[in-house]
Amino acid sequence: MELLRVQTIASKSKDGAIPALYVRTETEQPHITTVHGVKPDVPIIDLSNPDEGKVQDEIVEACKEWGMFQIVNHEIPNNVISKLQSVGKEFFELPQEEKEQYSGPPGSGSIEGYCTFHEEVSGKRGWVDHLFHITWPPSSINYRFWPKNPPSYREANEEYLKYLHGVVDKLFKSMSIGLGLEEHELKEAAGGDDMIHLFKINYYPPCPSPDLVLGVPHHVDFSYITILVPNEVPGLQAFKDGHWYDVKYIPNALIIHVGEQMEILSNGKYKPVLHRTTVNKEETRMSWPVFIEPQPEHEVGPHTKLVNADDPPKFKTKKYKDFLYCKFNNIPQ
Ligand SMILES: O=C(O)CCC(=O)C(=O)O
Repeated sequence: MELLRVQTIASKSKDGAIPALYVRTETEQPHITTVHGVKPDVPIIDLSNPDEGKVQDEIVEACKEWGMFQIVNHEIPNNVISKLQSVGKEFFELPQEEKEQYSGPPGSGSIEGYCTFHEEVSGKRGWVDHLFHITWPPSSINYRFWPKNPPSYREANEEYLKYLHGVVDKLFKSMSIGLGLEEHELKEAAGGDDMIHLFKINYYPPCPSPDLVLGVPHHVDFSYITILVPNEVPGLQAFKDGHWYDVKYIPNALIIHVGEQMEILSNGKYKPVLHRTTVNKEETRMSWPVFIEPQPEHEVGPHTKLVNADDPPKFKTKKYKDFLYCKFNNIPQ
C-alpha cells in the first residue's frame, strides 16, 4: 500500500494537530530526553592540521569514545557541497507525482528509490521522507533511481563523489593505523574500491509539534562508516554515556558516523554511534548521508590480524547480505 508522504502530511497540518502515529512516548520525546546546558561536544577534527599524527590520534580517539566526529578542511570545495544540497532540495520541491516516479516497486527488496518508512517496532513513524540510490561502484548503480530533474542532479552528485573518495581513503588510512595495521589493510579487508556508496537524502518538513516527534528514530548505521552533509537546521543527536546530545551545526563540516561493520572489522575497538534526529517547527531540515558498505557477498568479520588467544573474535564472520537478513528479520547475529 502506498504510504502517505510526510511532506504531504506536513503541508496539511501547518497549524494543527499531527497524526498520533508520529507522537512519541515520553521516553523518546526529544524535549524530555535531550541534555541541555553545558555539555560535551562531538569532537571536531581539522584535517588540514600539518601534524598528521595528531589528526590520526584524534580520529582514533573519536572512533573509540563517540563513534562520531565532525571533520573540517576536508578538501571538498564548499561549492561542490552547495550544489549537492541545492539539487537535492530542488528534487524534494518537485510536485509529488513527479517524485513518486522514483519510488521503488513494492516487494522488490531493494531500498533504492523515493520512500517513506513504515511503522517501527514501536508502532510509530518518523517525520521524514527519503531518497536512496547507490553512487558507487559503477557496476552497482541503477540510474532509474537518480532524479532526472533538476537536470544537473547527476553532475552535482558525481562531482561530490569524486572528492568523497579522498575523504574515505583518508579516514580508512587513519583508522587502520589506529588499530596497529598497515595503512592500506583496513580498506582492503573492507572490500577496497568495490565498497558500496549508498547515498541518501533525508527531507524533514517543518512540524507543528517538534517536541513530540522524531525524524529518524534512534539507530546505529549498518555501514563501515557514514559521511553526512547536513543543512543549517540542527537536528542530529548522538547518544553517549546514557544521554542524548545535540550535534552542533558547523558550516561546511562533514559528520562521520562509525557503523556496525566497522565495529565488527575492528573486533569491537571502534564503537558504532547510536543517533537520532529531531525536527524543526518553522524550517525544513535536510541531510545527505553516504553509507560506505560492503558488497552483499562480501564477508565481514574481525580483521585476522586483530584476533589472537588474548583477544578472541567478538563477532561472527558472515556475508553482509546475511547480516542484513538477520537485522531485517530480528534474528540474532
Ligand atoms: O539526518 C541526519 O542528520 C541523520 C540521518 C540518519 O541518521 C540516517 O539517515 O540514518
